[in-house]
Amino acid sequence: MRKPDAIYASPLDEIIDFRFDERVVDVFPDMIQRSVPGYGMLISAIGILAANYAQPDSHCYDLGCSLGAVTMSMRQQIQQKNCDIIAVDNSPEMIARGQQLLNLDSRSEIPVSLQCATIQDSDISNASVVVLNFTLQFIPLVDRLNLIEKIYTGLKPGGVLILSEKIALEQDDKQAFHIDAHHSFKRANGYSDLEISQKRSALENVLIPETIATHQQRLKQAGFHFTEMWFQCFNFASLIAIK
Ligand code: GEK
Repeated sequence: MRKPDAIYASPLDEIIDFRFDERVVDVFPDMIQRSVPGYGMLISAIGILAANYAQPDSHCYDLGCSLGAVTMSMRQQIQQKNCDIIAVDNSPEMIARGQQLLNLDSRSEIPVSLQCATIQDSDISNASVVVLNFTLQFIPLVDRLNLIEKIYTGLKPGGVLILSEKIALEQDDKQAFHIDAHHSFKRANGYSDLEISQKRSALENVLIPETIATHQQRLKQAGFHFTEMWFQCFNFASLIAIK
């Protein structure tokens, strides 16, 4: 049974910026499933895409891996010889819990190295698949181009970046439509208006969404010749970029 997320259920005197600490780790699977439309489908589909693009004798990266959902999905699907997975997160609490979960996953032989590190400082090399599943949105805006360029440089020709993000819409009416639909999604999943509004305040300075056009432009600037938005539900989308 997933432990239910009730972090923002009671009125809080002060809303502090959201952090991936022990309390969040404890309820993370429930929180992300009830907050991100299509999360479960995305996790399965990323495993399938990774299996299409993984190359023998290469690394696959799960950057901002949290509890390793993408890592486990890639592990189950990838069949190529001598691939390994490097999963990185800068929350020590996430990495500790992720390691416990990984130790229970005996369905695959693919080696996984879980690293507690900031992805801006992590080495990316000999990569065929790199996944940023709802992670870039937490990286300071000034660091984003450097990170995408580093990923491009570290990818082998034919390698892919899978980038999932909460997105902003250029037009005010579209932005209002998607935010409204997302809040309805959260309400339908049992979150109260108080929880939705307190969580929104906690994320305000921490999760900075950008438009699809901005992401595509940055991917192009970094060198990617092909990008495609392969998933969208409300204001949550996923792009694939091929080197
Ligand atoms: C999933 N991909 O379940 N360096 C490393 N990790 C970071 C950094 C950074 N600079 N900034 C944030 N993180 C996962 C979900 S959650 C998305 C990803 C969400 C980590 C942070 O600690 C957290 O675990 C993760 O990125 C973002 O498919 O909760 O909305």
